[in-house]
Amino acid sequence: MPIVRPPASLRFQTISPSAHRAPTGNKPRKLVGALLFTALTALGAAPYSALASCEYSVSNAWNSGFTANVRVTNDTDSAIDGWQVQWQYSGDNRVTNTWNAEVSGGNPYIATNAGWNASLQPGQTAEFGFQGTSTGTAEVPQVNGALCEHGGSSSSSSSSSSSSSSSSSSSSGGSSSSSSSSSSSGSSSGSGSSSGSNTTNLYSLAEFPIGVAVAAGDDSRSFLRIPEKESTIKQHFSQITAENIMKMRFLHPAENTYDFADADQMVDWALSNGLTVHGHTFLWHHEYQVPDWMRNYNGDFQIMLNEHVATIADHFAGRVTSWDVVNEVLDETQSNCYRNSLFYQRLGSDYVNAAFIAADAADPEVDLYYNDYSISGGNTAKFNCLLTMLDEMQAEEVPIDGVGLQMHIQIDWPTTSHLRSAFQAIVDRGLKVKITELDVPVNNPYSSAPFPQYTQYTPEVAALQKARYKAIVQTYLDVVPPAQRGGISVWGLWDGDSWILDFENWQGADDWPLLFNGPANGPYQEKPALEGFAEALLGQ
Ligand code: 9MR
Repeated sequence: MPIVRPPASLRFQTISPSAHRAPTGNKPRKLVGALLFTALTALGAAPYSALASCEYSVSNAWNSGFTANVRVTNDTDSAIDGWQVQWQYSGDNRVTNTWNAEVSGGNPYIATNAGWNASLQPGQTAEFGFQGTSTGTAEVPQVNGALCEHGGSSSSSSSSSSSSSSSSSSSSGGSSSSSSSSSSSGSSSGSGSSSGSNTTNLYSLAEFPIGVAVAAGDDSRSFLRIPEKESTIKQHFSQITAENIMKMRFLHPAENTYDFADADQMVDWALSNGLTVHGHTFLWHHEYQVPDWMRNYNGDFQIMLNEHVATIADHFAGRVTSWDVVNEVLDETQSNCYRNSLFYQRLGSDYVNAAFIAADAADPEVDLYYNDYSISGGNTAKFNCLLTMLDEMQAEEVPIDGVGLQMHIQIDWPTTSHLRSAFQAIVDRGLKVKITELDVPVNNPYSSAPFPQYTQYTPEVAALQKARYKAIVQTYLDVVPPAQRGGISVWGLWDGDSWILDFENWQGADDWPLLFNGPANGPYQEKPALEGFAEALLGQ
């Protein structure tokens, strides 16, 4: 049964005739800009044949409320610059919070474009959403407006709220389907592996960043080479992390050479599409990542590292929201907890603090994280190493903002109670908690049970994984106060992209760790895991 309270994550915007903005944490979805009806005028529009299809869909409904969205698609051959639509409920449905449009009125409601989604190229869609109250029925009214009016007929239909994730819709206006810059996901039918309901925009259910790691640059899996990947990322996520192309070897391939071209392309894409970027990572000991020239460097190693960090932080200042400053420094098997890396061998543990200080000096606004795996509570020794390091950093006033917990975790380990205490210990230190690389493989190579435990992705396995994703997100919401939520990012979009499939511990076994199924070039199907994630965000 859905919980009967408004989703806390959507309480960001109470409706009033004025200010409406995107969820906090989805920073650049700026709502500035004027309403222009130039295209309408130019085209000599209303009450004429429809110029846009205007579709209202209920994305979720529970006993006392609903979330819904409206899609306005330009069905003409010309660009539309500015749009406005309205709708009215015949029953007691009322809008309370909105995002991605300026909404005014109190039934009827009038929505006008935000600054950044005013312009619609032919075939392009703008989508805005809202949360509302109801007593039992989430209505599906017809959406009207000069652009979408279609002879004035306006019959309404209703959808029952008995389902927690209904997806009824009505449309008016021009032809119903068009290619879209924010198109809805592919069908979720078939194979027992899909959720059976589509979650319209995962990111819009949270006030904090919902991120995904992406292959970019010249990687054949790059989201910029696969249109379905690009549109699914835009649809569901408010932040991206480069899975590889912002690591040391990519950005700083030779001593006096920085190569920002691929990363700039990715960051520019994110910012122009309203997503933020989490940077990964200035320093990582990994053998693939330390450039050869650095390994052999004979000058002042600390000065060189400072310059490396500062140059990259400075380059992306104002465009990257947060950084994993150093990655995987801790090793609980060492007596002093520090990994015996190249950096440690050259500088002792001082390089960690130095990296934070250099990054902060270059970009005082950006959030700076320490990032690692096995620090979500199951490995007590490593977690204690983390706490000791954090306490020392804070005692020395090192400018650290938060802890990035990678969370490449197992379906059954660490326990929810481990997660709870790990999050709490970080929260208690006044630091932000960011889940930076979440994935939940269904097989566990560290289990006493024979591996692999599952050779097929059955509905039972999917349900287990859904419950695990849901519990992780619920625990995060329960323990981490809003001001300390750095966000939750998954490490890859769809199962076939996951690093786990190449991880030697999996010995070539198949697995399904992420939120979407393939095929490789899409359309990507939402898994029950995504539904669990969304339900937790909605407080269900
Ligand atoms: O997923 C990444 C994979 O494509 C790379 O080959 C690998 C080495 O660079 O790094 C993987 O990402 C890692 C991340 O950068 C740090 N935490 C562990 C991730 C999975 O290994």
